[in-house]
Amino acid sequence: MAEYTKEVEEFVAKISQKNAHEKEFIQAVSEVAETIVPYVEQHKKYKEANILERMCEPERVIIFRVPWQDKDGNIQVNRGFRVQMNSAIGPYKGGLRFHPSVNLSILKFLAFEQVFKNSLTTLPLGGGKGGSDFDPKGKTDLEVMRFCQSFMTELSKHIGGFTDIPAGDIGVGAREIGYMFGQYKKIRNEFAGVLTGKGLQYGGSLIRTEATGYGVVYFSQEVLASKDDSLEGKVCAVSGSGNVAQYTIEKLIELGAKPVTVSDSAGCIYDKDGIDSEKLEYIKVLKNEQRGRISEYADKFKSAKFHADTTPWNFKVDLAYPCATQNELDVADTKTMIGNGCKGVFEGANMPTTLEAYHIIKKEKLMFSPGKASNAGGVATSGLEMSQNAQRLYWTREEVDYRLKMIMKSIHSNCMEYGQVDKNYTDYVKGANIAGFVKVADAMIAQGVV
Ligand code: NDP
Ligand code: 2IT
Repeated sequence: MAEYTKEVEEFVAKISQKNAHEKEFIQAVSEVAETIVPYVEQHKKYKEANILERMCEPERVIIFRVPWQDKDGNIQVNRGFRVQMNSAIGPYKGGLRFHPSVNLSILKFLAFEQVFKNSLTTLPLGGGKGGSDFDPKGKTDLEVMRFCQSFMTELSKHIGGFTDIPAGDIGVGAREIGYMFGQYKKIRNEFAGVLTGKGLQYGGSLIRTEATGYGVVYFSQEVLASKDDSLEGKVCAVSGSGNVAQYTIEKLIELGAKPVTVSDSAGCIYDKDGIDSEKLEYIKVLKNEQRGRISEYADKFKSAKFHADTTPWNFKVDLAYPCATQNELDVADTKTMIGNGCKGVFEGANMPTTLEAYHIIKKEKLMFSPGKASNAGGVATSGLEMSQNAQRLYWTREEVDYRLKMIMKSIHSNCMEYGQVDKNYTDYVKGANIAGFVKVADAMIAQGVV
């Protein structure tokens, strides 16, 4: 456990007491409190306005019943959520997650992180998150459609282009966004940019699909460049095999790195020859169209082995890109990875590193970028999708990619402004937290006690 000051300890204790049993939310708040409470102590206007505690309380939480009929005619029921966390700098914005593990704690942690992340994007986006404990895995397209329609029937009462604009996250991709958009349009009789990640035929933006993964790699490129290094020839571990993992791998290949792992919740693929463009194409078809399991990769490519119940953090790599889910990189993994010579961790997922593992990484002074900085390219490009919808125009692939790159560069320099310790070391967690906090806090003060 890191050594906390009395003020940090008191703050975390208060939030923990008020949100007992919400362990992921408490974890996210603790990580922020470590750097923000001392900053607030030095800046009295934030302390007097009690900003940080106000930021820990969602502006609104909506919880609702989602009934639907499965393919055998049975009536099922799931729980739907939308956490509208903070609208100080723009309408609530953040993804929807469909996964059996979804609960209020997980969505509050994600919404809390989203507030800081969206502030870092330089765009006018508040923070929110939502989803359901529905599991799309193994369901037919028809079942997924029925669920999405029922979910949106209720959610549509609470969102809107100037209120709250959801997008995808785990278990919510192009298919689910399409079904939800269709239902929103039918209920409201309005063709609106109320969701992002839409299909290219109906208001989506080029590069949004790729944006989170590309952004993570652009961010790591900036970190390496600040140390006169590059991705060329770097051996990389990537976890997950969904949207973020796929496009992290794509950009790593393009920039001359060698990704050697990919995973899902059943285990991990290690490909000693590296994952090239052809193999990545196979992964995309397997996961996005056939909805198969990653173990099948090893049946297809002989250079690879599937390791059941194993994470990608057990192999010798230079850099790690956790792109699956929260708390997937723990203390034991971190020690193994550092022992194997890993020099940097760039988070593609939200809070994939446990707090204890992060403390080890910090002590060892590895390069480390928190998800709220390095995975912000996804929501930033959602913001660009909203701009295009408002203009009723489409930008080219080159234009969106250029803007994404510029946003990742600006997040990086913002983090350095508040987090640079010396010529050789930047604390990106501190940098991201303070840079994200200041903008939201100043807007909250300007708007009074609301
Ligand atoms: P996808 O649903 O496309 O893929 C998720 C991947 O993570 C799958 O390979 C899945 O494996 C794996 N996974 C999910 N839950 C677990 C678990 N409990 N244990 C092990 N593996 C798991 O989601 P995304 O790629 O969109 O999201 C991945 C991460 O990135 C999440 O943390 C998300 O919040 C974050 N993120 C996503 C953004 C986006 O634009 N999509 C933007 C910013 C962050 P399996 O199939 O076995 O479940
Ligand atoms: O965690 C995230 O930033 C996302 N899932 C994307 C949110 C968005 O609104 O594009």
